[in-house]
Amino acid sequence: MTDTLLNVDRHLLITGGCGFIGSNFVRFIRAQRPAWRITNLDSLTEAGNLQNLADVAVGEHYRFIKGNICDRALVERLIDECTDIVHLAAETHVDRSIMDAGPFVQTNVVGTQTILDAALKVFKARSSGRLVFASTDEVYGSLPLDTMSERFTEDSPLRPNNPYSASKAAADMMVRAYHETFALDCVVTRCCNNFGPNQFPEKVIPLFVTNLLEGHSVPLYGDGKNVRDWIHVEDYCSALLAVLERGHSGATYNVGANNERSNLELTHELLRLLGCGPEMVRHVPDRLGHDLRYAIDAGKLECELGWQAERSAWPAALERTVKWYQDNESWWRAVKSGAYKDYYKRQYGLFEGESGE
Ligand code: TDX
Repeated sequence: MTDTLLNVDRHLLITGGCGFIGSNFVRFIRAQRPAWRITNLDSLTEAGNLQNLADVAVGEHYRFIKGNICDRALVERLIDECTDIVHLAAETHVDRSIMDAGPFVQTNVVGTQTILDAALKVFKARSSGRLVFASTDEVYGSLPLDTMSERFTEDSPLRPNNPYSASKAAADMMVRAYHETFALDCVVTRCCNNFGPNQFPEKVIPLFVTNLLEGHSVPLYGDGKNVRDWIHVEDYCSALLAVLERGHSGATYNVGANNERSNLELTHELLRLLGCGPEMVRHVPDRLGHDLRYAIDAGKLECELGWQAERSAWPAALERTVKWYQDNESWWRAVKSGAYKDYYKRQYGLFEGESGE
């Protein structure tokens, strides 16, 4: 199968299009490639939310299908109706994977294999069609804090340290295997930590921002020295589009924005932006197997495809993100109620003043 051509009209099957990255990607494609059609397949579990797309989910170029990526018949029918797949659906939260790894293996590994098998059948029969798979920098494991110049390249060994990253690494390797074995046209991205609008408030930035907006403290794990590399979700969306249109078949591309911060630095930046003092930080026990540092070398993507991170620079990008949560209180208040509350209580205990009933 050959690399797909530029500027052809496409019909994308986007899996997980109601989640954080998925909904931002749907919005990005609607703006950047308005002639393309989109089928959004999402099972609407907790992190998937139709409200995330209320503004763009209209018109004949868009359709939403509620369904599971492990449903082989459904997936095969939808792939048959589309030209390419951007596979974003996943269980993504490390802490949840530590509580229960089962859904991570099912969705991330079995779901990806289901898509691969269906894509193989449909794309091979028509000799065209590309699969873009969103892997993660977490597959590389952890870097030490004492050699800050070291970064992950695409050739770094995969050493996942938690059930989430192990499940993503397994899926990532399955994609590789289908390319090597069957010449399926696949491209893989391994991206650093995303931030931006519509992120589920189990992840650190929306959790801390919304807690502070509610007047609650923020639970900082361990000593807060762990380092993450932060990219604005729109920059990741532009990377996904670049690899879909121009990436080399079978290639893996790291995606990062040279934006490393310790959790302590991030927390203090958020406290500053929201006018809160250090007394709002609650030091809680460390995450099990907590990776010390992720840092991405995105040179291959920049050199081969001319991609650049343009929207990630702090403090402006973080300020815009904080403002989004300030302006969209009804969105996160709805998301933070219901099943989320049980998760939060299990994870962090009770807020001050709560009875637990
Ligand atoms: O309450 C918290 N307190 C805290 O100190 C939470 C939720 C997190 N943290 C720390 C743990 C991490 O060092 O903040 C850092 C970021 O945590 P998360 O937002 O949970 O992200 P992380 O574990 O780094 O994983 C993320 O990056 C890679 C995403 O969740 C993954 O989906 C992505 O693949």
